Amino acid sequence: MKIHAKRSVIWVMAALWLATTRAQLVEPYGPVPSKAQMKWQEMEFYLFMHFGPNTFSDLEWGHGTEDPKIFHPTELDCRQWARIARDAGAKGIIITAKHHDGFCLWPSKYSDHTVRESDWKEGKGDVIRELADACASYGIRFGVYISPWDRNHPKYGTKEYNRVYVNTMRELLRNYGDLFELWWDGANGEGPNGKKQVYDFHRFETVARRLAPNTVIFSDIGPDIRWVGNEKGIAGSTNWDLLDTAGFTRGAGSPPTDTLNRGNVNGHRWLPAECDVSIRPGWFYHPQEDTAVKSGKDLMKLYFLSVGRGANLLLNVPPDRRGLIAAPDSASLMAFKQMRDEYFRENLAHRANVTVSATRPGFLPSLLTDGFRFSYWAAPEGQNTCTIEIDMGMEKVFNTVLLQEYIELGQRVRSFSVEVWDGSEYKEVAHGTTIGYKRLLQFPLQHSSKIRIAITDSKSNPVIGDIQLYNCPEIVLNE
Ligand code: FUL
Repeated sequence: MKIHAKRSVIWVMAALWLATTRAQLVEPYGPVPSKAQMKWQEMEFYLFMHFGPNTFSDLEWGHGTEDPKIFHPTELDCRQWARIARDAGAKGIIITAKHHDGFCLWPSKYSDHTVRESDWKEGKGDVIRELADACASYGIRFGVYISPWDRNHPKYGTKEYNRVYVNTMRELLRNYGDLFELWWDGANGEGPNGKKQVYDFHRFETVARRLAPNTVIFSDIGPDIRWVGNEKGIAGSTNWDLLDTAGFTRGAGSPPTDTLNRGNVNGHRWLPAECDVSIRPGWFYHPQEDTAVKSGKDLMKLYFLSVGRGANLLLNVPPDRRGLIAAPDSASLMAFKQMRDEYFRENLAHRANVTVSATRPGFLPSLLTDGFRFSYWAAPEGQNTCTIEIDMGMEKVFNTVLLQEYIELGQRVRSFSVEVWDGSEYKEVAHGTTIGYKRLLQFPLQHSSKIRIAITDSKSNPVIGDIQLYNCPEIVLNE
């Protein structure tokens, strides 16, 4: 055990050394991610929680006129939420601190439609505090959704509301520890005075950046994370982390959804996609949907369609009227976790022998199968195609490949194929376009000792972090 631990430390140190000393040797290509965007990308999967008056009224979009006393969870336990999230392998929780009905899950000074006006804990409760503390004690990260659309606030639809929104944001960003993500919904409907708000997003962004420079901000067009263009949890099979946002606005003026889904191959900004999807048909809890919860296998499929296409997965699991995650939802989450553990239990290509079509001094091909993304291999400058042959030394059985670019130096690969040695030649079993942070592809079960990745087109010399091979119990996605 001790020797094993020592070895891992040596491997990590060697990989870090390689990453830092060689980073200068390969020039970045095009836009690259910020540190905060990379930290976010590495989270891969985290939970969304829609909770508030709608949980009790059975609505999806509350009118804002609901009596705050309708909010009365009987057994609210944010530690249960955080524990289930952690056990499911989710790296954080984002909660609807305020949804379109304007109800604040914390006692905001800038609203009289909050938990303070409810009877829950005699008006002395604060869901945001409880959840922030629970996430901290379970070692996961915490973020907030604050709807700019507010169907309750009397100032909505006037200039002053922008100040209210900024103050609201300030309360959340200042008082609840470090938030990993701030979620801006593009919805812009009418408020209590029948008017729509002209949002001052420029000001919102300036304030958020000043208060929380390490918090990534999500919206249709960022500034840090983009919407994936649907609420089904599916990223494009071509998925660029790049987007052109000039001339577009949030909400109705955003880029077409298929552009958001795929990104722009030569986009000017680094804006990776986040796939938001609910485990149930609705975003909020409705008892009649207890029988319509996505299964572990459904979630696994979504994992391949989101994380497996270089995006992050934001899975909504809405707490019920008790203020707990309901049994069917937690059962699916645990099944999903168990499946991920089983699917990716053994990397059959780990430390396998690698031969590349063109070597480059200082970049050992063996770095491609060392299990670390940040110890990367780069093709020589000017070579935008290459082949990578992996020889496992003996016949293995497999059906899934995992590829990673070292995107800190830009996203480059435009097309590639996966080929398997059949004893006399290499035969293509799968092909894809983009790779990005992570790409998963499945294909019919193969028996072979050798596999070849052919990068057939790239914007610049390919820089690949890792290649892994698995024998998954099932093919959930064959495309
Ligand atoms: C949408 C909202 O209108 C839905 O209610 C939900 O919050 C979803 C995540 O975003 O724009």
